[in-house]
Amino acid sequence: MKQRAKRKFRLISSVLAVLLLLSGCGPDFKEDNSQDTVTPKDDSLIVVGVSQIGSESVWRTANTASIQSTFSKENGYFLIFDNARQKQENQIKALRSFISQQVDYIVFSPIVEDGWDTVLQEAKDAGIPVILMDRNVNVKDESLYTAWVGSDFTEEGRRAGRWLSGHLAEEGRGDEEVNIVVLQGTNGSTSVIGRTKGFDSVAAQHDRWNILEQADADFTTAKGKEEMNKMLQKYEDIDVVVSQNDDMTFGALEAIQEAGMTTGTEGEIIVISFDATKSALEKVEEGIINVDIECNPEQGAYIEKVIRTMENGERADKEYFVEEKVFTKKNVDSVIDDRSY
Ligand code: GZL
Ligand code: ZN
Repeated sequence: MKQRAKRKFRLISSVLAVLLLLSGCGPDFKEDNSQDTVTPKDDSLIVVGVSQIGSESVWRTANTASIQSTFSKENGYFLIFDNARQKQENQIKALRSFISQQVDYIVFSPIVEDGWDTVLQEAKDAGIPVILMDRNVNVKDESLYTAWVGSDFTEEGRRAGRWLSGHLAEEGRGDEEVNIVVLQGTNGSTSVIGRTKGFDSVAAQHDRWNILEQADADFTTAKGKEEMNKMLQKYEDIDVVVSQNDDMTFGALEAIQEAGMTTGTEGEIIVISFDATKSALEKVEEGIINVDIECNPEQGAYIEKVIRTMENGERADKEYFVEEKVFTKKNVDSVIDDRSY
């Protein structure tokens, strides 16, 4: 605890020094979304530096909201929040700034799995615990991070495959040729690696399932529409679209509708989506999306549990999986009204 107090004194004096220096400046100093400065008497606050990937999707926005509501001053935290705007180099810069400000904890969602060994070694050398949120890192030395909080992405992918297998059997199409296209998210991210691995593992059990193409649409609506358009030109018989997040799904639906085709429970093309955001669940309810595999963005409480465990001098687990479900027309009504995102 003493070390934290010492770090905190240095942090407050450096933050105050910077502010004194800049107090004459005009622009609002908060473009990095950081909260107001902590006043000297609040050195009981736990300082958490958070590097968020960006705001590429509805899911990401909900994930950010969960972090900001958890790490509030009322809850005993001083949050320094940085939005990396989809760039790994901005995340590395943010982590280095957290290290120089000697925060108590670093939390971040790594946009891709590779390229973190050096900066995580610097955090370890500075004695600052790192908690990974949502996505994971591929590092030689697993001690470079304390814990990871997120989804079992491979299981999410398997759930999509198992749903499709059950659905086709129900429709009496169990041994029909099925042509599948996949819209993948950000290349090299944990969510894409897991969802692809999981779905492919089920597809491998169905020799009449043809995965025609897996295109990178970077988790955005615009890229989802662009890649779906290309695939509609290329393939005259697409039976299933697997879209690895709702934002890409919205783009794909636009492209399919503009091509004069239909989707969903009564449509020509089966649509499987991931994230289960409210706006997508409304399309599940309307029968436009067949199934949505939930990916739970509300990870703030899980991350806080790790921090509180460590504050109590106990050892945190290495990984914490968040609760997730699968939504179809049959069960979507049970959650849609009180969905906060
Ligand atoms: C999943 C997360 C993904 C979401 C996308 O945990 O990494 O990133 O599925 C988001 O919506 O962009
Ligand atoms: Zn077909």
